[in-house]
Amino acid sequence: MKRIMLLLALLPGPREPAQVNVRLSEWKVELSQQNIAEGPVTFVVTNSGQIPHAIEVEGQGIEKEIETIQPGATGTLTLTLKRGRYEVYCPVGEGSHKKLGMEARLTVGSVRTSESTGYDGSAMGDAPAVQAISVTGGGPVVQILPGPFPFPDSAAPILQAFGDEREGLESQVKNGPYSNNVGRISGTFRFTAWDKGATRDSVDGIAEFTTQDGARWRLVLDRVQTKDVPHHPRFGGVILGLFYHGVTQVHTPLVPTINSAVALWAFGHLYRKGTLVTDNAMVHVMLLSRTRRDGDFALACWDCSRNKIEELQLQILPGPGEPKFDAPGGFLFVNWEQSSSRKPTS
Ligand SMILES: [Cu+2]
Repeated sequence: MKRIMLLLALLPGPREPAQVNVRLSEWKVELSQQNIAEGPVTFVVTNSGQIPHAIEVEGQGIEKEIETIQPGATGTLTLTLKRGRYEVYCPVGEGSHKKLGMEARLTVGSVRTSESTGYDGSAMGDAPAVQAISVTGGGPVVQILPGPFPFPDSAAPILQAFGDEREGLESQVKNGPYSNNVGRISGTFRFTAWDKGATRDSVDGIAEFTTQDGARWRLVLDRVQTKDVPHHPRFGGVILGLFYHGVTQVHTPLVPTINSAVALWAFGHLYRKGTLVTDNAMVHVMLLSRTRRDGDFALACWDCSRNKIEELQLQILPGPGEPKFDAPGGFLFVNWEQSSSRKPTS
């Protein structure tokens, strides 16, 4: 009897699907195996992160996604995969989760090197070329002062997902740096940023501006922050072309939903009236969809992602453990409303 069972098991027939366990978190897709046999496969997907995620399996003409999985929940997706290379990524946030690192590679069957150029014939396995952008601040310059966030009802449901960060963000809803309390100032800002991947990103630039109290500030960008940004694990470096904020659940929802040409996190040397304030200023720079209207520069939209990308935002905070700046709210937040960018020539 035992021998018959064994023989039956060896006969070709419909196979039990192979199982690949997938763990999702901010901002990673981890697969239990990177190489599986051709045929049916079930992806058992667990969201171990703080915000909703999903997976999409793409390659060899297949493009299938699972329904969005809430934090702590599990979902499954069964597919029949033929030999070849596939990409498994999070499709949430119009590509922003993928861009932040939520992608993994899966190989089905044995794939010869000559076939390994990538998915659907593209060269996705290759190291990405260095991308760079030069940005020049232009148009009206405004200093954003502490005040209430004008879209608290829109941000509230998204803040629920922010776990430990929620308390801090809720106090910023009441009196934070994302307000309609704005003053006209003057100044210049020019920088170049290089997206070289992982730990090699870099930035070079100088901002000079005179705030409403008459103080002249100078910021010299030193180096890119590539480690975790406090409260935003896995955020750092230079990212070209990111759709985030607002409804996306990526980064703070106290900035409306936007598209950015460049977003970066850096350290800088900050001077006030010619005197060094810190060598450790924490800097966040974005060239993004316009969020403020002409005239009073109030925030004009909760979803601004279709507006022209021309608002250059510079946010400067004291380094960890350092005192607040001598400025309203202890921070500096300056926008150049009609800015431009180009590819650097060298
Ligand atoms: Cu995701």
